[in-house]
Amino acid sequence: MRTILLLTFSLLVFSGFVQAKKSPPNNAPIDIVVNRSKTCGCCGKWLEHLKNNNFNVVDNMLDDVQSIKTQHGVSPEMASCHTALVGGYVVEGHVPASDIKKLLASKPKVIGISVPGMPAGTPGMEMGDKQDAYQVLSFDKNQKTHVFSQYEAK
Ligand SMILES: [Cu+2]
Repeated sequence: MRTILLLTFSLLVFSGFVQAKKSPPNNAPIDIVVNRSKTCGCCGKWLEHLKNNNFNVVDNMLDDVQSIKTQHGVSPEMASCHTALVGGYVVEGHVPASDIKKLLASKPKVIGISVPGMPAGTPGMEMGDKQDAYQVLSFDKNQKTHVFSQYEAK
């Protein structure tokens, strides 16, 4: 009798464990703070792109975005228009939402990722059907960069 009780108990614990393992998919919106200047129209479009991809955006309009870049280790080579902060990372410029999710899932040892400049066809920089080839670069505190992902010209 004791054995049966023990077995039942372990089964219950085990099934509880299995259920915990397949806990609900994490669909909670991702908090992100976007620092940008008031006059930046393409930044506003990028914010819309984030909102459409389950980000909870704090739109932080500043007169001086450059000091935020300096403070967070964004070099002039990595710089673009807006500077976003998410999950301990810096996201600079028109980075696709899918790359931000990839960054948060893979947690590389970098400061953040950037699409330097403002290539046409990136999210928020749509220009009809035109898309420049562009790369999303990761950058670290030693100014080392790596290709994080890349997109073909269209
Ligand atoms: Cu821009």
